[in-house]
Amino acid sequence: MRLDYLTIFPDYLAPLSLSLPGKAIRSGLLEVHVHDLRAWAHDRHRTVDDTPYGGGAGMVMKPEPFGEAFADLGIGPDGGARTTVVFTTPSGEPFTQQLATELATGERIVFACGRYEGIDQRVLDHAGTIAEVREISIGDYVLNGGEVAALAITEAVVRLLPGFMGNAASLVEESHSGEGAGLLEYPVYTKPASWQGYDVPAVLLSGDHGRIAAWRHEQRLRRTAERRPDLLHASAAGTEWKVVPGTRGDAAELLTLQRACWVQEALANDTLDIPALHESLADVEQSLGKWDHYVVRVAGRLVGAVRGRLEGDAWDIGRLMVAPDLQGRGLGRVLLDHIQAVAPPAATSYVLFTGRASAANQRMYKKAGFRLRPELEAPPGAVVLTKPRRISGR
Ligand code: JD8
Repeated sequence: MRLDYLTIFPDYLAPLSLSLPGKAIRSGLLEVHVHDLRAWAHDRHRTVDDTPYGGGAGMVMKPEPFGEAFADLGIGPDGGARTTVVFTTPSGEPFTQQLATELATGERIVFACGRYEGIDQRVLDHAGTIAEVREISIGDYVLNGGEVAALAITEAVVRLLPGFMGNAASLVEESHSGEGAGLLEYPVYTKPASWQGYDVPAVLLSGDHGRIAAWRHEQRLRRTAERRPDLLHASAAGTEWKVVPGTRGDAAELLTLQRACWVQEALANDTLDIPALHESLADVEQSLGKWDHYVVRVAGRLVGAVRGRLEGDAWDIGRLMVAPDLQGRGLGRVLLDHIQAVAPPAATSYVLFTGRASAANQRMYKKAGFRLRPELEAPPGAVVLTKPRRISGR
């Protein structure tokens, strides 16, 4: 991949020769060229900015130096390499891991790093006629220029280049991509096992990889719920599920979804003697006051829901339901993960029940770490499943 940078502060990009990019450059994976934009300003003061048309504070970067730079850098339809010109700007599309992955598939990126109040818009319009243009922001805060953003985007893209990361395995379970997409990282520890009175969580010293994996998944859920609840909607089958708290206003749709889902349960278990089938709107409205409800809507339609409440020190999970036409896409697991993640600290285990003959439900719960508890009392025709809650250090 070839990377070019147009900037009036070339030294700002010196870090490119350090750490990651440095190794890639030396291994030929990466070709990096930093250009001082003033090289394309030909007046005595090599001016690259001027006052804004329409007035206002500050200065705007002139179009001519960029136009000449693009030409000299061979950017254009006959420039050979599939080129993306990236303008880093606070008004750009949010930079994400998904966008990093997209950019990493390209052959060439040219970063136009602005300063002052920004770059004359005609530069972007012109660039759009000779290459793919992406206006990208690295976050909702204001920097003084585009160089820092160009560095951040470079690091996120270069580390995805094939053959670049020593152990590609570590890319697999990272936050925001691959298996770990949507969940924050779990806490990490190394030697010594005890430091200044702080002990490494015993589960990590157990050698029980199943328990360790479950603990780490639990930590990721807990951290994500605490720090980034917006991320707790996972993408499954390309569908973004956003889990939000249920309200009284959801009661009617909850009742409708409940009836639809428990008709399936009634058929699977060959009985109509299922409380959920006989509840009224008033019953559902009442339960909205007693349980913590969470729902998922797609295009305004309520398509999934789940509820939880504390029973002693057990988090009682119930009414997990997915619209029949959307089942099998992972929404059930998203709801199950969410309701576990939002359990209060007092909860030391999870409990739920489902139909004795509801094989698909039982399969999903077991995959999520729940275990059948035949010794526990269950409603008629149902089975109870429980799961211990693994909190750090316990
Ligand atoms: C490029 C000039 C400064 C911005 C007047 C302050 C990105 N996430 C981000 N925050 N800020 C930038 C960014 C800021 C830039 C330039 C990127 C070029 N400025 C301007 C508009 C208000 N000054 C950015 N990516």
